[in-house]
Amino acid sequence: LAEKKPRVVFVLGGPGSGKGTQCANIVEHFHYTHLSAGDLLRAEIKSGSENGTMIQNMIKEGKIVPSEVTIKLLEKAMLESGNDKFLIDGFPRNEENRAAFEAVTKIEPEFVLFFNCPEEEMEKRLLSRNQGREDDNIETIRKRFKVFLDSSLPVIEYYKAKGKVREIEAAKPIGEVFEAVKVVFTPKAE
Ligand code: UP5
Ligand code: MG
Repeated sequence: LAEKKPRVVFVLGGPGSGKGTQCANIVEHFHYTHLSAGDLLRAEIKSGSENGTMIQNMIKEGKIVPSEVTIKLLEKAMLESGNDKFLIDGFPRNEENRAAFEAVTKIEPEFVLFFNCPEEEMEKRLLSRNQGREDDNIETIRKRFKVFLDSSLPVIEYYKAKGKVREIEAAKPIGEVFEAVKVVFTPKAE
């Protein structure tokens, strides 16, 4: 994988900040392959893999699945895609995820797209999503918010210090958010 030198953008933001929604828009306009770590983990549960029960329990508690499990799924999906440009959505979620991904893949992200959204807005969106996600109930949502603040925000701070964060105000209508996203992905004329 490292020899192929893939280009990676990490797409981060709290639960319900709109990562998946905006990634779908980015794919249409900018030809990236979208890899949602959460979607890959949910597919792994459905496939009946030996890790399935462990993953399911962790997602129900809003906890972060061990890095090696998530990184294996991401690497496999990257290789199978045949593409060399990826949006990695919802990963890395803690410092350990970040360091392990870098050590295993030798890939540094080009930049980090960060959807900044107030909790009240995210909570409202998650409670009305109605897609049968086992973590879209108020108890689990509160746990997800806490894990985001305690473990995931420090990753964003790490990349901020490296000048790699592109922050988007996410509490706006989907189309307006995408207008701001487009600016980040459109190459600037010299
Ligand atoms: N919506 C979106 N944008 C909107 C807008 N601008 N205005 C109004 N509504 C908007 O959007 C959520 C909902 O809001 C949708 O109904 C959408 O239509 C609407 P979505 O685009 O799905 O937001 P997203 O940020 O993708 O929310 P998601 O719930 O997927 O975020 P999470 O980060 O919580 O979920 P994820 O799937 O990444 O992870 C789930 C769990 O998996 C984690 O809690 C963890 O337990 C586990 N996990 C790991 O352990 N490791 C990983 O690396 C990844 C996940
Ligand atoms: Mg998502």
